[in-house]
Amino acid sequence: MRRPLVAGNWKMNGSRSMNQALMQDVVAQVGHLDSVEVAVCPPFVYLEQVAGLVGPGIALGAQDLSDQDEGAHTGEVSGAMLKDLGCQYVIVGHSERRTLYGEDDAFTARKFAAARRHGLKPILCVGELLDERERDVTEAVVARQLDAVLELEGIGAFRDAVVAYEPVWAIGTGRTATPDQAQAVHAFVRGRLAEHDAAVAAGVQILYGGSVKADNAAELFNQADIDGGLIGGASLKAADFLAICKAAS
Ligand code: G2H
Repeated sequence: MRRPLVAGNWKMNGSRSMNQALMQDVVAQVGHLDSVEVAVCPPFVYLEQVAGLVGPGIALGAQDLSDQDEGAHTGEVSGAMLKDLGCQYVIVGHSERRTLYGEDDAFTARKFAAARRHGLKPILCVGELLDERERDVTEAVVARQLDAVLELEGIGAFRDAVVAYEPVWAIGTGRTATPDQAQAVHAFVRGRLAEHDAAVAAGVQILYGGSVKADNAAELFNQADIDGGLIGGASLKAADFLAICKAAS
């Protein structure tokens, strides 16, 4: 049985006072949900603050990390630093990193490897652009993104990793993939992993991300291969985030 995971990706949002207020409400209510794992991923600079606010029931994650371990890499943040601050998870290959900052499959795979070297659980994001969906190459794109990691790290790495399917055309746009569209890609991802190892594929949590809201979460999470969500905008409002966590429980 896969335990659902709901992870809030705050992106470049927050302030010390906003984080304090948000976490106070989230902690008060999420503490009662045993059947769902909850994580929050604030910006790097607030990780230490939020680490002090999460309490025992909520995991801490980062939104990115360096592919390098230490040294002369100005502006980078290593996996060891994230671990040192109490992170359990790190998002790798989010579409905003891929499309806005030119991070390709090979670079993303190296970040995935760096996360594992430091005992962090990577949340590997995959997903197609609108143009790719319209050209009917969604599966080819997702396969290519997965294969880059499989080639570098092998299927065993997915015992301690999470995959998030995020169709880029659904991110922050208010457009959500229908439950059927999402389920089809989730099943494809699990099938691709199962070609390497069926047991690992059966155990890996595959999250859906892209305009998940309180009112569409339950329908998405009810799909057989959707094991929770990676939540952007709706993770910044405690009531919405809580409703989404409850929908997964
Ligand atoms: C997708 C998602 C979180 P949003 O990027 O990773 O964001 O829920 O705002 O579409």
